[in-house]
Amino acid sequence: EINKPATSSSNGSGKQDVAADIVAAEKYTVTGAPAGPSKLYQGVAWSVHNKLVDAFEATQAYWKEKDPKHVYYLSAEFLMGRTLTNAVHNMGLEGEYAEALKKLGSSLEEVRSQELDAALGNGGLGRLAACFLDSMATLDLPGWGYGIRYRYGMFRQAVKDGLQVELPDYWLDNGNPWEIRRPATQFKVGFYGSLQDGKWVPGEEVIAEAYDVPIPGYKTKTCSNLRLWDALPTTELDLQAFNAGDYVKAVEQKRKADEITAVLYPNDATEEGKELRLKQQFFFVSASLQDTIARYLEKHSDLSGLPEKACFQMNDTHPTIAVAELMRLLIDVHGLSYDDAWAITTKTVAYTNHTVMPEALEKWPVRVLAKLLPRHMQLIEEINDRWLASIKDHVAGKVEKELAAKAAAVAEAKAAAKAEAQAAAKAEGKELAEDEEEAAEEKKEEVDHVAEALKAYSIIQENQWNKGEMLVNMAYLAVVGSFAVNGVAAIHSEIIKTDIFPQFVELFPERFQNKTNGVTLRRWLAYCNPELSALITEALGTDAWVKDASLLEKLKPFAEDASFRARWRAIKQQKKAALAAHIKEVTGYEVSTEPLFDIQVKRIHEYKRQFMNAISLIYRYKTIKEATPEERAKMVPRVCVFGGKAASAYYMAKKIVGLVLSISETVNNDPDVGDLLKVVFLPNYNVSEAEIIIPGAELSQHISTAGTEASGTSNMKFALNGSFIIGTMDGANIEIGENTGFENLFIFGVKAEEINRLREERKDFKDYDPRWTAALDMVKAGAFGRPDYFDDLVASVNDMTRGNDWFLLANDFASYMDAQDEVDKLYRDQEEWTRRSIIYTASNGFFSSDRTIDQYAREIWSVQPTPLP
Ligand code: 26V
Repeated sequence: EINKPATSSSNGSGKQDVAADIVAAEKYTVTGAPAGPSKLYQGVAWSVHNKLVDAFEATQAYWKEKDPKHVYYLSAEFLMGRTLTNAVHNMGLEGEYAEALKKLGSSLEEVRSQELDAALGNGGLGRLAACFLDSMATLDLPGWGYGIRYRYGMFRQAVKDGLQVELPDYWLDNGNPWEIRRPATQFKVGFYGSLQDGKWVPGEEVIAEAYDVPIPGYKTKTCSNLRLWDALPTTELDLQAFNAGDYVKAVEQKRKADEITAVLYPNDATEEGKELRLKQQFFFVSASLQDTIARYLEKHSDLSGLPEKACFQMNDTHPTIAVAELMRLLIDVHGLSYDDAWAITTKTVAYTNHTVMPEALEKWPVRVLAKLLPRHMQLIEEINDRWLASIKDHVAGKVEKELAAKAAAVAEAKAAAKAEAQAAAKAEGKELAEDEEEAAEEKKEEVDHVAEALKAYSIIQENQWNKGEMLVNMAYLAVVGSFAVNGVAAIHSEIIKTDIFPQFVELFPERFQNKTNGVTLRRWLAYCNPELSALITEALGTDAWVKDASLLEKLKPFAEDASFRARWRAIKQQKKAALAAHIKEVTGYEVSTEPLFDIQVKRIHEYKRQFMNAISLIYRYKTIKEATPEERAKMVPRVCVFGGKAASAYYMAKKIVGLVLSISETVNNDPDVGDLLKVVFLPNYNVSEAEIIIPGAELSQHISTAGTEASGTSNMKFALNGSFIIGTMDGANIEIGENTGFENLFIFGVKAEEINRLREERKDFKDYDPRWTAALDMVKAGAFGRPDYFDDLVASVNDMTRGNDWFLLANDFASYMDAQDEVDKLYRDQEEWTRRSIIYTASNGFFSSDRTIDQYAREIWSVQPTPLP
């Protein structure tokens, strides 16, 4: 099954000759590639590929034999980034490959940059999935990722005329040495059609074909798997149509299949219920479940044992159709009863929520679902009916209690109803007879309070913006169908209990859990910052911290050692210099490495408040312009970096990018400002960019409106690389504060509990900080060009009749500016700054994804480490 290029695996002495191996593998590169780093990269990658495949086969064969319970991480996104460095280091091959490449006149550093990122994800959610795979393999946990092999990943962001433009991501153009095509592993996936005698007869079918991406663990023989599905037509060519001369129809099936896996959906401002997206979701879920069941049946005959062998973790609601598809497979294909199928499903499926933003919670129109997946819609209706029936008594009891409590109010309502009826009768010139009066009272009471209350629990609900349209609430389906539901940071897990699913918490509180996110220390410290890693290893006398992050704690005493601090600072300077060189290379701007490097990189969104950061920089610029030479001499110079993609249809986000670029242009070309301030927008922020940016950061910004950012994961990466955090009491910032000591973070802004009240009050908000007004006035006056273009953006935060400042930028601005002043103050004391920077790294081992995954394995999945002997 394996497309394994022949390589010279031995030089005769029994010891592998890696250089010869690379040269042999180079032959398998894309035809026509000229000699040089690109071709060499291909050779190295294929050579490493072969070693990966050996580890992969050994692991999978062992797990097959042992048959331990597996977790299957179902995710529409895996944001893997580059593989070469990670694979070489995880497998402990860096010595061999460094030596071989030296012989060939190159280096790992040189060839690694030739690799294109696998960007099959939007942002945090997809990158989390990638970190989880690394940790699962490292902890020897039997488990696979399951997803989609998009031919175009996240769009490439470029800047043209001061604005973002989107370009396609041709990530597969040079071939992909990290995947193994499995033509023997294919499943049919149906769509559309109708129900005939209760059986689903699809109107369209495609074939899902597997591609395996080996996932090597760190310092272990375990090599796990990410299985991505590609879609193929059931027949390549309709010969009948072809012979009849209808060429378009002849290839139609192929075109339809191609469409399914063509492109990753960007998470736009709103979910629009796009049919193709649902098709993608069902496509990968169906293939993954069929695949898992088929493998289970190779060893077992009775599907009732499935929950002891498999757990499906749904990464957000994107794979939630799994609940209905598992039911269908068990009932329609494998002949189980509804009750047996439901018992299996609800012991096998678990759900992670990643956002509380209402626009991002998926709701599919019943109309769309019923058309694309008629049998699933029928099953969802049945699931919902049975579910509502099962809780009716509970809800009735609750309603009764509430009604009793509200007795007075009810009596009042009755009296009002009576008065209304009387008035109406009077208007018609009649008196109300006594029995009619009673009937009027009764009618008010008859409003079926229980049915009304049940609506809050219903998986199928009316669209509140479009009456008459019915929607399937995918999060509710996920909660009802799962045995565990978790949020991704402590505060977020509380908010989902109080604000998103309170009615479900009341019924089964034990189902709700927290699993605070984490990041892999391999990619996000050891490999992206080898200099700092070497220093840590030297100090601790071991590199065991790479696998046991709790050891980082032992760095704390070194913070008190002046000579250690000097070395720490020197490394930060080195990483700043590397970032400065990168800035020069991609933007042309020359920045000094002396200033404070202040960074905000993440997807552009109003709730993340890049706009507030930008406004603060305008004010900083204004202050510099107005300062005397003496005042200037006291200022802390800054290099302020932004990076992040705006979803192509997200109007405000694109304007925010435009504003940052305009500020950058004005400030950086103002000779009066010099090194006191540079503003940089780094285009095309992605995993590989992050690996350069994060080690060079001294301050990083995580400034979302409290209660909106579920967790954040870059905050953890920055903290581990010794960068300070300026941020709100939101997401994982809070837990980072608890671990690091809040005195070491620059925390500002209102708390999540205050947000609702402030949103109510914001209409009357007139108490603007003068700095805020002054900076916004500059934008309005065209100080950065294009005042008309920024009009709607400014109005969104400054005109209570238009945007209403939903994310409370104006409200938090003063405390944000105060926190920034604190940053400047501390930065002047480089010894103290460095001491605390070390404390950051030492304190945040908790945020290793190894810890997160260990908790999932124990507290949700019940999956045991199964290392090869
Ligand atoms: C958010 C939004 C916001 C409103 C507009 C439409 C829209 C569409 C998608 C999303 C993101 C959905 C899920 C997601 O990516 N969540 C992120 O998950 C990370 C990993 O758990 C977490 O660290 C981030 O805080 C969270 O935003």
